[in-house]
Amino acid sequence: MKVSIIMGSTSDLNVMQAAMTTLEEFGIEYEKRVISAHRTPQFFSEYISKAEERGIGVVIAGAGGAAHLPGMAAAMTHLPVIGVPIQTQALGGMDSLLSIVQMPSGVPVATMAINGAKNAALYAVQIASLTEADVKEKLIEFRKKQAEKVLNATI
Ligand code: RP5
Repeated sequence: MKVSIIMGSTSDLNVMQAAMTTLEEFGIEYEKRVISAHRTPQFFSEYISKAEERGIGVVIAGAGGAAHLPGMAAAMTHLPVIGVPIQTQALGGMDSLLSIVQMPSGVPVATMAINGAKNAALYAVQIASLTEADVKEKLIEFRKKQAEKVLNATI
């Protein structure tokens, strides 16, 4: 399964990089693009409506402020969309969070925490693990190591 990582601006890249790094750790193929529901609406519409044809299984969409990118993506594809609210200077990311999480009934976006790009990738990994045995193995190993780290922590 291939993942599409989209973000509203190059200014989102610092946060969204964590999604890319995490997918790479799990050996999951992805494509990435800056694409804006507001600034490039026509291109956005073409890109998202053809995502499934390109072999995309999950869309991870990061956006800040009037963060319509994940919601509009969910409206235009049947693929699962994971939204990452980007922290903003003016309102700390509460604007992004509320914009992404408050989808109308019938068009869900799996909304992560503010700047939760790593978890977005892990959620995509979990979706991939339903059908890909090698990804499932890596996920089990990841969780095991994560638990060991906590159990071995000395304070
Ligand atoms: C949103 O507006 C982007 O996702 C970004 O988080 C925010 C600010 O964009 P820039 O003005 O930095 O390009 O569309």
